[in-house]
Amino acid sequence: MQTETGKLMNGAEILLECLAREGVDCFFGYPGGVTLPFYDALVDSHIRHILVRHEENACFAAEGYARATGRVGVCCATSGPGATNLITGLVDSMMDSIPIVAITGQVHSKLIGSDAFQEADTFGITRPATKHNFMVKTLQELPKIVHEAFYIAASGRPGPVLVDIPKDIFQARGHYVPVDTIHLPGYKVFTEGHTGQIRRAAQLIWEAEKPFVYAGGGIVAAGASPELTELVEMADLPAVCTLMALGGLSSSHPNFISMPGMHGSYAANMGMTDCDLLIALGTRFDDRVTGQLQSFARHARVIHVDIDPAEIGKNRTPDIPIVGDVKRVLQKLNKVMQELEAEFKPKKAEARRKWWTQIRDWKEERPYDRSRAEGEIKPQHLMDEIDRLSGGQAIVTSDVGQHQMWAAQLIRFNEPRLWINSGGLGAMGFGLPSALGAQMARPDKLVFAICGDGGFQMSIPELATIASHALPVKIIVMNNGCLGMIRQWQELFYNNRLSSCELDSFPDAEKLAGAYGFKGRTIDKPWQLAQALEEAIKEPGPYLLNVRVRREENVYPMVPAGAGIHEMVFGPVVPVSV
Ligand SMILES: Cc1ncc(C[n+]2csc(CCOP(=O)(O)OP(=O)(O)O)c2C)c(N)n1
Repeated sequence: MQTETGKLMNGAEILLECLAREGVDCFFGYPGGVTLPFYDALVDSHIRHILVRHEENACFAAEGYARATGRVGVCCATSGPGATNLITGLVDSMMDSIPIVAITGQVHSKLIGSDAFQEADTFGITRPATKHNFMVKTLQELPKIVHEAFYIAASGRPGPVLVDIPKDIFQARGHYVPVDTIHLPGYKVFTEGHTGQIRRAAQLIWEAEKPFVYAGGGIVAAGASPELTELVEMADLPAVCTLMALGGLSSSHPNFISMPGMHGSYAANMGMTDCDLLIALGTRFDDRVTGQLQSFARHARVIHVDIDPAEIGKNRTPDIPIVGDVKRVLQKLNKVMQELEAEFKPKKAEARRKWWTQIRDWKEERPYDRSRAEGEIKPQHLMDEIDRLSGGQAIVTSDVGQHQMWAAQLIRFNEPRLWINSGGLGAMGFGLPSALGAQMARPDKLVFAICGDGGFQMSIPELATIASHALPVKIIVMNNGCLGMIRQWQELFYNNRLSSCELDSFPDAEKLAGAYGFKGRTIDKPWQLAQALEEAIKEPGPYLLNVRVRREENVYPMVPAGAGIHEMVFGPVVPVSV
């Protein structure tokens, strides 16, 4: 039964009550005319509001919070430009399945449709950018909508949900009506997986001679790392984790191969190409992973587990489709695997031994490049040092570009939720604000924000937010003096005709950080690196370390766009035929 709680409140206070009941302890936003009643109510709330310096970063910070914890991240913006500034973050969380609730203010209900000051059709604009969106029309429906928004954001395949609230709803007075049950007839989540299909999958896994696990971000989202680890160990399976899944299986686990795809390792891509059974778990066969689809895992049968039925068969038709929560499905699969173990395991032992020998050979043949240089800092050297100091334990956020790929290749993540980056959308400017959100959520953790000199310059305003909360984020700029990934593509695929990729001006890091009241430094010599990073970590507050690296360095291996993932190149023009 629904009962009204005693106190008469306005809509803004009711919204805060909803947020408190959803366990929100902090959220990220920027005020404006129509959200002023909400910001007024905030004065008396225990929920922390983090004032970012741009709404896009409110959503990125909420994503950092959500990605680091698995909880719903919350952001808030005013109508018109505030709401439209959120769009990139919404699409980013949509592409990477991150649970976000975005609250936007809207002009007074009476003015909607009149081109009022700061009116935008937020509901219409954000429809394709969100998992779901709501426009609140009455105060009575506000609590129900807000609780439904949290439910939809976090359940099934997570994603962003936007709640647009006109100013008069914030101001109207009424009671908070508790919402005991969520009833959404049109929204069904299938979690359990089909028992018969799970049994067939278990049998196929034992019968395969060259099985290969392809783990995606769903493993992290579902909290399925223990189950994945159990599966991999029980059947001694080689496993790759996509860019979204790094840490889903510990990078230090002996069965972990690496990341696959465009900048994945030789062993990962050859394993995918040559396997006879691909076990795809919580993953969406993204083009950056599969390369040319016709040649992807061309000899393999495919088991595909995903909570989103729309992903099954989207890019590759599986032999065994299983719709369900990958954690629940793996729990059941592991059980059946155990039942079949004694009968099946010995049968393929010899074939499996050969498969592992092949994979180890690929690993040894072409490991990731970790070379160092005498006079210059190589990007790989920088990532190696961060890896050493993290020991697989630090939270590392990254921006988008070459540095992101080197970080993903070379830094270990021994747990899920340590590696935070914009995978699907590839949004530059993500690294710094997401680090801010992650550090807010996990004050106990060492947090590195690894940025390119391009992406960093997109997010400089958030240095103010970091400073004002004394967040001890270690901001590491991998400064190659250019838009490195653009330069790499222009060099390799446009005859080295460099066009608008130079970044010939960069602020003095010491002065820039100093202007915000914290420490910064620039280094450019290999012998300075270890000590400079250690000094940054020792500093109790934020630190900006600008690391000038070798400009000409390219990320390899690389699968040229449109090629099969076995057609990796390892240098400027020498394609390796395999
Ligand atoms: C918002 C946005 N604009 C443009 C791009 C296209 N883009 C991808 S990587 C890249 C270069 C990034 O340069 P930098 O931040 O210096 O990182 P680096 O590649 O040098 O490591 C660009 C422009 C993008 N991903 N996001």
